[in-house]
Amino acid sequence: MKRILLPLLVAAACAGCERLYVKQAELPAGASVEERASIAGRVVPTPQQLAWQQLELTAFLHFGINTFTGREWGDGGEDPALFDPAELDADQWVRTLRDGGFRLVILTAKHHDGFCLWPTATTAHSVASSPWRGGRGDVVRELRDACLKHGMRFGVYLSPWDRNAPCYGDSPRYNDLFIAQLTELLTDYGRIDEVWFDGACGEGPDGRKQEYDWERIYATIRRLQPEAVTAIMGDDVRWVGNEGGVGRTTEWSSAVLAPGGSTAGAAENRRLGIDAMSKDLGGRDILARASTVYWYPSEVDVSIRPGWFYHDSEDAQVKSLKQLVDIYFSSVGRNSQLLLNIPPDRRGRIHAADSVRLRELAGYLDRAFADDRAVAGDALWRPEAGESREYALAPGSRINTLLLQEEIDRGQRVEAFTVEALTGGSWVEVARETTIGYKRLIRIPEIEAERLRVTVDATRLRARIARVAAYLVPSLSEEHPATDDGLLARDGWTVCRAEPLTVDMGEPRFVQGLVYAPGEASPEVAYKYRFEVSADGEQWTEVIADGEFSNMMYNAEPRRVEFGRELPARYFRLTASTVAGTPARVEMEHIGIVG
Ligand code: FUL
Repeated sequence: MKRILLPLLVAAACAGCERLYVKQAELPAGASVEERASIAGRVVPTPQQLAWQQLELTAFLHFGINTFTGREWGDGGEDPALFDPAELDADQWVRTLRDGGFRLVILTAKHHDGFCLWPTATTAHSVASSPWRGGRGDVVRELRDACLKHGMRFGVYLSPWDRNAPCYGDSPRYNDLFIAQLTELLTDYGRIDEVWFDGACGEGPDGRKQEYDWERIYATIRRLQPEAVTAIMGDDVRWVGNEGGVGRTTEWSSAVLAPGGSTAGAAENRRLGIDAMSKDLGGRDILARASTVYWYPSEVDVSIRPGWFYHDSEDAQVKSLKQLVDIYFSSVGRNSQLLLNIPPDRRGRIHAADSVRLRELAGYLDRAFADDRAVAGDALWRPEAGESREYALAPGSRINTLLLQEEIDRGQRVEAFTVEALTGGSWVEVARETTIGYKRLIRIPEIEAERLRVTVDATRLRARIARVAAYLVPSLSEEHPATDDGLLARDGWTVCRAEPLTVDMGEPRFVQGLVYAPGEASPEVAYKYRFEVSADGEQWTEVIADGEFSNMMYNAEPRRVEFGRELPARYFRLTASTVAGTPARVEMEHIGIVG
């Protein structure tokens, strides 16, 4: 009996079985869009990708030589003697982050300036050449130990771009050096959960272009830390495409963007005309033209301050609780992970302005999501397109936030959905959206309701809704951080020349600094610049000869540059070039002058 039944049972179970594709699937050339969508809906995360997604929040620590120079991108020529965080306390970092709700932290072990926070054997440009702990310190180890003590997971950021290494641009030699650095980090510090490779990359000495050996890099990670996820230039986690904290409202984790740096992948991305910043990375239009679909979920990286590194001039510009909560909704609430940067200060501690805000955020999120009003919202629901399900709300519920989740270990499927609320005896539409994915949060106008009705309007194939929830989250009033402190009013200013931007401020003033605020990040914004002032518009005094608005092309937060002295001036001139070296057009409205 047993012998006959078992095969029958297996066959019955498999009648509803779906073929799943872990991490990647090919889209056959002749397949219809419907077939392609069905395949895309059955691409699933690896166990590591799933665990990473479930973390929801990760902390980023930008710390290094820039902390001591006030720069965002060091040029590699910095003296290691500058690095001396006399009160460095990695335990305080980890306690602060743990209390802020984080369970994974990533440290910039080496940023673009090449200064290594561990005593590497590969270069003298490291903590070993600094006065900190008499040259015997190791930031990576101290953080690692604090993580072990507090049960925090640990990841490393290792910048491929290295503005210090003399061999950068001599591709085989630099690749050897990079692999040696990676090997040290992945061998000497126990378990590493995430390896983060930045996409920012410039030329080496004499304009030589570095070709990274991504295959060798990935093979090294797979060999030494097979459990780690690799991010950004890695192939497990995708950069959302901006540094402003905003995910797409339609965000597909099963996307057609080829990950990593492989030549074939890059060629396919070019053929499709897409990059990490493209609007559509997984909809039917792009699936119709693609040959492969990947599980490549989005990560939103953003700093709690304007810059990635600590600058004391930004202590009053720590994002407000409202800004951070908005970021949470537009990242975690849009099927992304939030990677929030909290840069330790020059003492080597997380500044009180940031730690207080993190505690506020954790407290707010705990309160906001403590009281789910939906009854039995976590019973798995498997709708076809067009099907609806009603969810009762606890009696007397007022709600202003909806939460939906798909069971992503069976793929991301929902393409469109609607939510209605039963209020005062009639149904009112409160949300009409597209994707759900791991988690979708939707703010709706506050309403008293008895029931919710969710309709899956379109789906790649039979969907799997793991959870529907509803909350009344506390509202937060608008707060504006101070970014324009002490700026001169622009009344009476005139543009004498558009390129380079030359402005007559109308009368003699004393100037102490400048602010550049281009509004939107793009490759066209100013990167390298010269700033001059003049009393008469003819004789010019150079104030900044070789300035750099580092990273402005990705993060358009206003940059404030203090001159450290007062200069008499009626005119100023800003000569700027883009990251590609072409002249940058800067508008007068983008410049503020500190008076
Ligand atoms: C960018 C870098 O250039 C920034 O300095 C920062 O590290 C950010 C996370 O990534 O691409």
